[in-house]
Amino acid sequence: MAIYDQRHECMNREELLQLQLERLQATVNRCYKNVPFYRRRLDDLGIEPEGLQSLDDLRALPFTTKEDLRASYPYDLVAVPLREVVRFHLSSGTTGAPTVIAYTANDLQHWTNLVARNLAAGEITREDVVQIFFGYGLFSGGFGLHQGAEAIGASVLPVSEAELPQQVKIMQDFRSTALIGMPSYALSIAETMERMDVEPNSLSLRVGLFGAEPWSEERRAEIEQRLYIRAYDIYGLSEMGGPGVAGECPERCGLHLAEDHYLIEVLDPDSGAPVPAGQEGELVFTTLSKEALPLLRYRSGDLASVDPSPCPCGRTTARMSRISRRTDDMVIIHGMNIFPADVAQVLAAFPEVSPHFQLVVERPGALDELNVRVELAGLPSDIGEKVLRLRDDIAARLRAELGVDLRIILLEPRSLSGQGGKYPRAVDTRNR
Ligand code: DLL
Repeated sequence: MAIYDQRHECMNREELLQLQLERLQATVNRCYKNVPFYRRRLDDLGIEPEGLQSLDDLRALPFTTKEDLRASYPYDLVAVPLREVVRFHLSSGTTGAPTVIAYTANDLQHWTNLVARNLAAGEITREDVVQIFFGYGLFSGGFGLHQGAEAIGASVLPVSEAELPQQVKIMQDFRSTALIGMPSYALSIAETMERMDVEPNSLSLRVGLFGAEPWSEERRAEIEQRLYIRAYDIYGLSEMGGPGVAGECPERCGLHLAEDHYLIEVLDPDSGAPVPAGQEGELVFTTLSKEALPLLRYRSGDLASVDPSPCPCGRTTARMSRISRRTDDMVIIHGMNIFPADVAQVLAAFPEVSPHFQLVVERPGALDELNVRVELAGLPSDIGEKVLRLRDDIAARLRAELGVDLRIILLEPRSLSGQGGKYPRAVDTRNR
C-alpha cells in the first residue's frame, strides 16, 4: 500500500525528534516576534525563545485555549501580514464566537500534503473516483479533503452537502469508488439507498474515509456492512488547520499522527501533567510548520491515548486511539460543534426558563437529532398557549444562533435542578 511521503512518515525517530526541536524553536520565535498575545504571555513567564533547548522545555510554555482563540477574533493571533494570507476558514462552532484559521500559501501546501497522506493510508489512489460530502465553505472539511484527493490524482466529485437521493444518483452515474465525509452522513446515505432500492453491490464503492465527529467500532461495522466498503477514521481540528492531523492505515490499529508538523502531548486534563505512556489524556497540540496561525500547546479537549511504537505498515509516526470523549460537553451534530455555554447564553434572554437545560443527541432514524431539554422557571397560569409560543421562540433563536435544526422540550420547573444540579449538560446516545 502506497505511503505518500515515505521520507517523513517513515522517519527514524531520532531524526524526527531533531526535526521537531528545530521546528519548535522556529515556531516559538515566530510567535514571540509576530504575535503580541504570545509575546505578553512569554514575557510574563520570563521565557526567552532562545532558552528553548530541548523538546522537554515545551512544558514551560503557556497553554492556548479555545477562549484565547475566540477572544482574538478575527486576526489577533495571525502571525503574518494579511497580504500573506491566502485562505481563511472558520471553525464550525456557533455564529456568535467563531474561531478563525488562516493559511499562507506554504500552509496550504503542507495541509494538502498531510491530507494526501491520510488518503493514501486509507487506500485512495489515482484510480479512484472520490465523492466528497463534507461541506465546502467556511468548514475546513470539504476543501481540505478536496485538495488532498486532487494531489493524489484521484477524480474528485465535490458533491458537498447535496440532498441524499442526489448523492446516491451521483454514486450510480459516476461509479464512485470512495466516499469521504461524516460517518453519520454515510449512514444516512445507506438508508436512502435502501429506501430507493439501490443494492450496494450494484455500485462501485470500495472504500470510505470518515471523521469530523465521534464514531465507534460498531458504527464502523455498520457502515461497512451497509455500503460494502472498508471504512477508515480520519481526525483533525480547525485550530490545527482542519483534517490531515491523523488518519488510519490498513492495519487499523490507531491513527498515524503527522508528528513532523504537530507536537503532540497527552496530558491529564485537570493537572495539565503528562499521563504515563499509552494512557488516555487530553491531546494538546503545538504547530510546527504553520506560518499564518502558529499555536503553542493548544488544548483540544479531545481525549485519546498515543502509542509511539512502530506500526507493521512501515510508518514510524505515533498512532492515536479513537477519540473516546471530550473534556468539555461539546456535541457535534451535522458537523457543527455545539457548546452548552452558547446555548446558555441564548436561554439567558428568556426569563420564563431556568438556567437548567440539557442537550440530547440521538439517532432515531436516518438522521441525528438534537433535543434541547429546557426547564421552565415557573408554571404560567395560561400554560397551554404560552408554553407553545415560548417553545417556538426559543427554538427559532437557538436555530439562528447555532446554525442547526433542533427541537425544544420544555420541562416542568425543577425537573433538572431538583436533582441537585448533578446532571450531564450533554448526552450523546448515538454511539451506544
Ligand atoms: O472536524 C476537521 C475535520 C474535517 C476532521 C474533516 C476530519 C475530517 P472542527 O470542526 O474544528 O474540525 O472539529 C474538530 O471534531 O476536536 C474532535 O472533537 C472532533 N473530531 C474530528 N475528527 C474526529 C474523529 C474538523 N475522527 C473536532 N473522531 C475535534 C472523533 C473527531 N472526533
